[in-house]
Amino acid sequence: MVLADLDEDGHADCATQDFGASSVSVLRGAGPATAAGFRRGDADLDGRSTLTDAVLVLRRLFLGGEALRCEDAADSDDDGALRLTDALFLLLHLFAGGAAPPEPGPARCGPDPTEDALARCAGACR
Ligand SMILES: [Ca+2]
Ligand SMILES: [Ca+2]
Ligand SMILES: [Ca+2]
Repeated sequence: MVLADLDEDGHADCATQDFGASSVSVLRGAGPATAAGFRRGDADLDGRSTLTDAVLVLRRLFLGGEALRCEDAADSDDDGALRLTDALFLLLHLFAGGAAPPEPGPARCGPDPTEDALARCAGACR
């Protein structure tokens, strides 16, 4: 039996094999949701925090850019809201020796340690 998020919808799926019938059954969405992970600061979800992530946040906020796939990842300062300070926080970290974005941080894929109203990020990273 395998417990894993096979379809990357943020819910654990359960796969079982039946050797007698030579078949595999997949129970989708069975069990509790796996923790939705992301890298904080990686707004475009390419696995790295760079200038383009800050630009993406600015475009979303001020230029009517498309909705972000993972607002938690774009919430660089983890204050639960997406605003100008998130882009500035990331820029300060990247170019001015500012503090790194809080847990799970820009390098590690992990869940959001603080509850907020931002949409959960299913399958934003692994
Ligand atoms: Ca990125
Ligand atoms: Ca924020
Ligand atoms: Ca949060």
